[in-house]
Amino acid sequence: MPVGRIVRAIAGFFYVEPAEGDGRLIECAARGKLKYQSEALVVGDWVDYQPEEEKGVITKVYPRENLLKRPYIANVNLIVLVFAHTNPDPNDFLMAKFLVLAESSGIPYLIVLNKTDLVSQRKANQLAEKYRNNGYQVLCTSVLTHLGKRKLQQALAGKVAVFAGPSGVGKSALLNMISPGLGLRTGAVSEKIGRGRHTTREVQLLKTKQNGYIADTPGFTQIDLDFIEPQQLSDYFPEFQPFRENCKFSSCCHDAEPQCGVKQAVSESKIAAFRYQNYLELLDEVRNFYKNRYR
Ligand SMILES: Nc1nc2c(ncn2[C@@H]2O[C@H](COP(=O)(O)OP(=O)(O)O)[C@@H](O)[C@H]2O)c(=O)[nH]1
Ligand SMILES: [Mg+2]
Ligand SMILES: [Zn+2]
Repeated sequence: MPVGRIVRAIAGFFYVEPAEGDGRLIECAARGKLKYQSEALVVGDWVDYQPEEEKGVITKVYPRENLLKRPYIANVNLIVLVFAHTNPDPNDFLMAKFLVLAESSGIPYLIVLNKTDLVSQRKANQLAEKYRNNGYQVLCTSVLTHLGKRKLQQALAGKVAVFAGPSGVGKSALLNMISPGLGLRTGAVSEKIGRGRHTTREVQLLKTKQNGYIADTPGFTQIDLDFIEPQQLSDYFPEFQPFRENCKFSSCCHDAEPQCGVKQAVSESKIAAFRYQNYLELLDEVRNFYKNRYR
């Protein structure tokens, strides 16, 4: 039975790209259980399909490596968190939220700082280093000067990648830069945060020139960390991990508790103070969600 990947799903039909093909898609219906179970088939899934003339029928779905909720895509290999050096200005708290979301997905991720052409090199390096020093992978890019283009292409090669980040940072422009011909719309007019205009848009994987796929969606632009319990939050701050074993209480939230390894590390500058501040702000938010849920 031929194997392929679902790259698009519309109204009960699934567009499958054969694993061994020339990139042409095969329009498939689903068989039996796969047809009637909602979410049995998701964009990104590997499937077996039975060719029937020009079309096909999906007969089997392979176990998923992961399933990202927003956008709803299976088997994602990389999340690219895009921010801008300016316009819109970067914001550590918002970055912390995106980083927690990416970290909690268990999927590898990368920070891209775009619009490097709009700031001085010194300022650009400062921001990049600030995050690199905390162990994050950071790439500076510019759609204007093509800075970072090759490195980004290399990072995406052969992978299913989702671009995420606030509106207007240049996600679509970057995708067009790394894979000319996609012709994605830029300008951010139609995807302002919170307007919900694109929420019903179909998810689609687009093939890049580097034999990878990128999700043609605004990604997650607005974030609710309502699925995280207060005690879990520090799991998603990788740079805190080495110090948690020094916490007296295994349930430590690294806030009001005495003998906290994380707070100790902050006081010794082994954890960046701004990251700990971001953590405390997020902890507040997560605690509020939690209270409201169990009230
Ligand atoms: N100067 C500069 N402008 C950029 C860059 N990347 C994107 N832009 C502009 O920023 C605006 C938003 O870009 P867009 O790709 O629509 O952002 P998105 O909302 O993240 O998809 C557009 O006007 C782009 O032309 C860049 O690297 N440098
Ligand atoms: Mg866009
Ligand atoms: Zn602690």
